[in-house]
Amino acid sequence: MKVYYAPGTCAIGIQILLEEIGKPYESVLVDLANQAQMKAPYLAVNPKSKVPALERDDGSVLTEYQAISVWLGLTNPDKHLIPADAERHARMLEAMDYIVATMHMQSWARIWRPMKFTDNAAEFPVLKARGEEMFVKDFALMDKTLGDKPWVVGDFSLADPALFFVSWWAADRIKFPLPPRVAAHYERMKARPSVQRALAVHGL
Ligand SMILES: N[C@@H](CCC(=O)N[C@@H](CS)C(=O)NCC(=O)O)C(=O)O
Repeated sequence: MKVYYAPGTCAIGIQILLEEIGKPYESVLVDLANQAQMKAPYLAVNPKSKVPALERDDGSVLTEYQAISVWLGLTNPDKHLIPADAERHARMLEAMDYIVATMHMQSWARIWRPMKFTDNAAEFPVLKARGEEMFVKDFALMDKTLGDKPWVVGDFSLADPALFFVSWWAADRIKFPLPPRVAAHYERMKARPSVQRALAVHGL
């Protein structure tokens, strides 16, 4: 299997899961800084011009964090990355959807990629400030979701690497103050060997 990634991106969530699974895989660098995602070789892999993309052993490609992670979880049942009971399974999907669709694509995008929302650079500070305001609400929700549990739904699941990558961006890149339970989750994640190996691939 090959995972297409770029340093510092959400692709780390998939690499963490691959490290948890422990089967051989290759990380293939996509040079986002030089717009490789917009050029023919990568467009043939993922016409959405995004990482992560997972190329399976039969050559087929899966995209989107949630789809890739669910496939990895279902095809490696011995790793127990998907909760067995319906309530926790649904709560895992609920958290992942919020992290990906809202925290990443709405809040973080305003902070880190305001140019995706407007060509007018004068509007960037307003967008960034709005993104940070949204992050306050987002992380408060995640803090409440965690409650007294060590992981998002109790046991470690597909949702934890997702919460990790948004926490990583917030804490590491913009020094956003994570609320206490999210901060503890972030530290717990960094203590996992899978996360340390994935961070090393990202040069960190
Ligand atoms: N919904 C996608 C989002 C993927 C995404 O936005 N990836 C970013 C990196 S974190 C990317 O490839 N950006 C390149 C670009 O927008 O040109 C997922 O969850 O996998």
